[in-house]
Amino acid sequence: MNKTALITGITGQDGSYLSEFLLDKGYEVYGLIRRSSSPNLSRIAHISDRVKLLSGDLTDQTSLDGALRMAEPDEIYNLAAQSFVATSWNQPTLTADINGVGFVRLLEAVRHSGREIRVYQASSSEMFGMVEESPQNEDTKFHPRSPYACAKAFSHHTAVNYRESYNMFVCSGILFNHESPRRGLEFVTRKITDGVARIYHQRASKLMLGNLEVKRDWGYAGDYVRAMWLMLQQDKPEDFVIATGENHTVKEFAKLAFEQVGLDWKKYVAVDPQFFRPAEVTQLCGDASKAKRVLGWKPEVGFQQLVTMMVEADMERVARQIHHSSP
Ligand code: NAP
Ligand code: G4F
Repeated sequence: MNKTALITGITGQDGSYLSEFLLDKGYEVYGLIRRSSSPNLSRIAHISDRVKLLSGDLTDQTSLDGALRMAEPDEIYNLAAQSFVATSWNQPTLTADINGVGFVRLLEAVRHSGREIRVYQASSSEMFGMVEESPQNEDTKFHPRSPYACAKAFSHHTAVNYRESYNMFVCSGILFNHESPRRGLEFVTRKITDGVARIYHQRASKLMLGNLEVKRDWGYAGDYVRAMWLMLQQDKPEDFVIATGENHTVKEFAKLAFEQVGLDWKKYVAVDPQFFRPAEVTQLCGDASKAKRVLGWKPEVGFQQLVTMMVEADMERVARQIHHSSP
């Protein structure tokens, strides 16, 4: 019999790729969406007739209990979050409520449902923060550097605690940065590729960024959702680091992205202190050897391919917008 999955955060980058992946595997897919005054389904528009949407919010226990009753899922993927690190300093309690306590609400809904449900928690490499060693693996100590990372560390420990307290099947995927043409425009990779396309098409003249020297381990979101599913197919619940094992500076990303369209990044990129963070995570690089060994997972898309894919998608999108707006 086909399995049923419930995805929180289905309207986000990862939610859209995971939905496609699970539909291809024959799953019945339910997604939790929060109320919005305007439509917010663009990332899942192409599969809207194949997923079932339920109204709910991680800050509201009743809606989570109801969603579980409606969907009766075999697996839950908790991808919903206030996911932008910079915003977490301005909205620390909301971030803690959604990313931290929200996961407790979801686990309580699972616990009281009386059903055997496997749960995936979207943990983050941000938990490593001011890194103690490089590359980081499942045993590396956490040193969170933002309200976002503190909330994610809380929910990571909660996943472990519910496993140990109630013998529940809960996996925490410690994912390093993963990007795609569906990445939100506020994140640095997409901000750069969107900026490249707008500058190339003469819709902008400058791209203002923050710290250009920080390093991230950037992979492709389509590869990373496969790892989420693999974690829930194992005999026992465990935690896994998912990463490429390579890191690059923001400057390198920008240089490659501008080169892709024949432009010199130095002529267009300027630094604006407003994009610096109160506490920075200067470098992240993951060691995914456990995932490779136990899950048989490895990334398929490399750094250069990722940059090319994102620049090409934004170039096409901006060209289309110009075409549609011309008289
Ligand atoms: P995203 O594009 O920002 O998507 C976040 C999703 O969460 C959206 O669907 C959003 O709904 C939903 N959401 C926000 N607040 C909610 C609430 N109170 N109740 C219910 N839904 C809510 O994020 P993503 O990049 O796909 O990331 C998915 C998850 O992985 C997040 O938990 C993120 O923190 C974590 N993560 C991401 C990365 C990465 O590099 N992408 C790495 C490590 C961990 P709306 O559309 O209504 O806003
Ligand atoms: O793209 P970012 O905003 O992503 P960040 O903070 O690494 O967080 C992302 O990855 C985490 C996994 O490690 C996820 F958990 C989280 O949900 C999110 O998906 O920033 C990357 C780096 C930062 O060091 C930032 O200071 O780029 C630097 N940066 C430099 N200029 C900038 C900018 N970031 C943004 N957003 N905008 C800039 O102009």
